[in-house]
Amino acid sequence: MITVYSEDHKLRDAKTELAGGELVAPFEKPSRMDFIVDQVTVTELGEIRAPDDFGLEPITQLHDSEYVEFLAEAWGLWQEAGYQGEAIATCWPARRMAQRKPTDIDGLLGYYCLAAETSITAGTYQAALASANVALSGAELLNKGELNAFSLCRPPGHHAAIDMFGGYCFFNNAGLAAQHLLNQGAGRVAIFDVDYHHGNGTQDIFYIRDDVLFLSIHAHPAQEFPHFLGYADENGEAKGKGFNINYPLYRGANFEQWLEPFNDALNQIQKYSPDALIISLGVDTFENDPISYFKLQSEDFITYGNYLADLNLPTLFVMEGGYAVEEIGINTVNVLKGFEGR
Ligand code: OKP
Ligand code: ZN
Repeated sequence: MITVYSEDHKLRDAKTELAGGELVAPFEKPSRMDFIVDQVTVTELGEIRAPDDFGLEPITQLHDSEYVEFLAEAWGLWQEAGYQGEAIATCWPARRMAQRKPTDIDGLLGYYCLAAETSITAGTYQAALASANVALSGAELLNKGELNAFSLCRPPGHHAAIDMFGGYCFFNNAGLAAQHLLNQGAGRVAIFDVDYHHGNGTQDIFYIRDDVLFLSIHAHPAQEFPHFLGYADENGEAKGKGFNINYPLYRGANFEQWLEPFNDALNQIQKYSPDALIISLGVDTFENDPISYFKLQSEDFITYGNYLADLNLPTLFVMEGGYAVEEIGINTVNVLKGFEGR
């Protein structure tokens, strides 16, 4: 399996994450990639190659163009305001307030942000662009006839909505990959999100569409981030009715409990009969993940990777979360090894 990877992810190197009322060192940090690249190498998964540059067009096809402009300008505006720290949203258009776009940076941050843990920093926009290109390049490999590929994206993408960043995400990498496959002739694409957190951004982008089936197994929003989306009764709207499937599980779920919705999801994907499958691959379902509460063990990732291969579909793995850095490489590559039947 070919891995697509860009060193430009290192430009995303925030010093602060707002967590537990403190500014802490971010969980989503550059060294995550070192452990994954290392395992891709020692297991001889396959070639690692750099992405191509797809420009802004695929990004503005899914994201609001003023949102993309905001991300490009945010750090500059923050600095012009004379602030010393990293750019963090502190005020939102909450219930019964005007949903109008302000002009000052503090207002803009609240307007385009869905969660304050994620600060914007000097290289964030550039890293997010590189991550998008990694996803798009992986999709292009499938277009060119590869049966599978691994887009080693960082920053992750599945929380990034049409016009909102947060949850460590800026552009929706998996969504961009899906749209690229559709643009190049696929009729239907399924995105299966196995990250511990609900892929609210991916759901948002495809909620009224029937050409992308979105399925997500995640911690119940009543207990977990992103808190305000991911309930089982969110099934899609208009043409998209029936093409959004959420499987919320309560905190503490073990592999056996996780496999129940997983198997249902495989059946739903089979029924949909897509031309390609995209896996939003978060390994924060791991028992020792520092911010998550499912109980998958390292060998479980091999097992479910193997089950995914049973679908017999062109498959693109897109990296999302996973914060137990010492084990992130093993757990991630275990899925890919299991998929390859080794
Ligand atoms: C991104 B991805 C923990 C708060 C968690 C943000 C989580 C973002 C997860 N105390 N806040 O889905 O792995
Ligand atoms: Zn996650």
